[in-house]
Amino acid sequence: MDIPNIVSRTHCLNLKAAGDYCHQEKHTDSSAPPQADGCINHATNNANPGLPAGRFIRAALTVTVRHSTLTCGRNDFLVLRIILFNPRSARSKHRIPNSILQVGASIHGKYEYVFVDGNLESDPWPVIQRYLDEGFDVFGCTVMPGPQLLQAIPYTKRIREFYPNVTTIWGGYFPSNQYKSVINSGYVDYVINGPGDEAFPRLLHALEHDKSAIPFIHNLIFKKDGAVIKTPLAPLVDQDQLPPLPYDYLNRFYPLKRYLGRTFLGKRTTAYHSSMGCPFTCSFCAVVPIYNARWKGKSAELIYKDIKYLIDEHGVDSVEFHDNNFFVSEKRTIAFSRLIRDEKISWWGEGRIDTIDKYNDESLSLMREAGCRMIFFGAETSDDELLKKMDKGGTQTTEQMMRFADRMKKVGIIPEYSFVLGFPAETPEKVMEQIDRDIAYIKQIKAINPETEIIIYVYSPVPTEGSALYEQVTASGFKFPEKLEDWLEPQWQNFDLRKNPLTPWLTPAMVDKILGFETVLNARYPTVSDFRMTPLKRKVMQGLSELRYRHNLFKFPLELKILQRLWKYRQPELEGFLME
Ligand code: B12
Ligand code: SF4
Repeated sequence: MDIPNIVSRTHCLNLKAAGDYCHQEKHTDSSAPPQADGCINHATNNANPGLPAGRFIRAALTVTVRHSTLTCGRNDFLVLRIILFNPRSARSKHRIPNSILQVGASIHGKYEYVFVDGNLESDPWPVIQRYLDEGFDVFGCTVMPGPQLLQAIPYTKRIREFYPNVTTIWGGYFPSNQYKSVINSGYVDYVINGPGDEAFPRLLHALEHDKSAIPFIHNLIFKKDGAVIKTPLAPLVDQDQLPPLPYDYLNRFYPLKRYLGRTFLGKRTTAYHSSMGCPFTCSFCAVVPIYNARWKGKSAELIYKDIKYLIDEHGVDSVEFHDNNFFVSEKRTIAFSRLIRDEKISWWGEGRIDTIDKYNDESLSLMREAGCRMIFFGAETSDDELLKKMDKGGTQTTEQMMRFADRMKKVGIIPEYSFVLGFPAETPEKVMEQIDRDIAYIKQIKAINPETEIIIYVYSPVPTEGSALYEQVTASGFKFPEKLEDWLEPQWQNFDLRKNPLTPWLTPAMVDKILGFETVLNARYPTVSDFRMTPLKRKVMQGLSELRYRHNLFKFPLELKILQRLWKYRQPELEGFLME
């Protein structure tokens, strides 16, 4: 693995004395002898004579350079050093942080950077603080809605307070969609809106060399003279031309094996992301405003190459594909299935019912043979009119969803259907009627294919601006928080998890019914992904919930809740599939 090549810093090599190297700020201890974890001023680089010791030291990741604004004899320049932070997203058994991994790829070999994974640090703040004290000057943070905000917000705020010269950059779905509250917070300088593969290195380059170029960088949101500036979105890049993912480099910070655990798919499951965007425009989906119906995928060959590396070097035997829509191209799916078939791995991905229903039977059989165990689908609702309103692409129908569950049963791939209950309607009675219809429909699906996994969300209004649904939602009084810190309030955290949202038209009785049904359903049909559920535990849960399920008795299912808590039943939609 190459050590990142920090070109600009080699410039100062011509200077002879340490004191010449940095005379803008006083070195912490200029009399100290060269140290293995030392300062570029005082150590020599044994690995690469002729290069500053920092390069060697950085490889050991114990850089203790005090300042990064260097003034050398000829000209002043900044050498940016970057912290890439993945805030904690789950309590245990964590996925490889693909967002910061891919962002790291975009600057690998160009800038010095470090990974900090909040999932694998019991307390990431001291780690970040150490880097900041060592002179790192850019804090890049990836943010999803929900639990990640619990670290992202206070840490970034603290950085602004105690390290005011550090540039703070957020990327990911949360800041791209909620950019107003993020940028107006005063402590996030830039938001990368959508893919960061080109925008991020360009921004760093501009910060370093020419700030006036910043407004010309695509996919960027920032504040200038009090106004929020949103630059245009760049076309999606050819995913095969992206730089390779720096797995080995990440491995130095956090051994990859810590990300590979037992799931229902296999003993060493990894997560992989093979495409950006989605070609559809569902009106509730957070992907749409960012990607505008665009999708680009890596080729089957490249996916295979990466997975093969993980199999050979890290013993991976199963993969969760975290793409928004892995199955857009039948040709790509089939080519990948052919390549991976002999590796005998199991895999899971997210797709659309109407897309995969167009695949022919041979394709589906080949996918199964190649290890495709389960596919996640947005089934959404039992109402065809609502499906149309959601702009699901126009071809998904409730009749098709039933038929498709049966088709999947025959081919042996488990369909995972996600439903959103509690859509807005003209009257509260109509909202409740729709909830009842959805419950009845889900039970019908279960009768056709009992293996179908059901995921239930309570409606959280994240519709695309300008859509009919958006108008309806805002007209009914819904408003996102204006202050970034408000997202830390328990009600907004729950909103993000789509479990008890602040949806104005949903009465407590409606939310209770949805959540009660979910508890009973999870007990009657415990998810296959929670492999800790032994056959005995499953039997007990099923027995206890049978009556409630059959007679729609969803009120106060306390006995089931207690059991689920006792046995730590893991809902895959909240923290991902169980991993040990
Ligand atoms: C893996 C994942 C999870 C994992 C978290 C894994 C982890 N990181 O530790 C788990 C399962 C825990 C999870 C949970 C949730 N998730 Co989630 N998750 C994803 C998923 C499937 C993949 C994320 C990923 O790795 N992407 C791969 C990278 C390469 O893509 P990327 O993140 O977009 O990164 C690019 C750019 O965004 C940008 N970028 C991103 N970060 C940064 C940072 C910097 C500094 C820069 C410069 C650029 C940059 O550059 C990157 C490269 O181009 C996404 C969907 C998706 N396909 O992205 C949903 C997604 C992000 N999750 C989502 C949601 C809503 C949640 C939940 C809040 C709710 C839920 N029930 O699903 C929960 C709870 C959150 C929690 N517990 O923290 C939504 C967000 C929607 C929104 N409204 O904003 C998404 C988009 C799924 C969806 N379509 O609804 N999630
Ligand atoms: S198909 Fe899925 S990812 Fe694509 S727009 Fe619809 S909900 Fe979003």
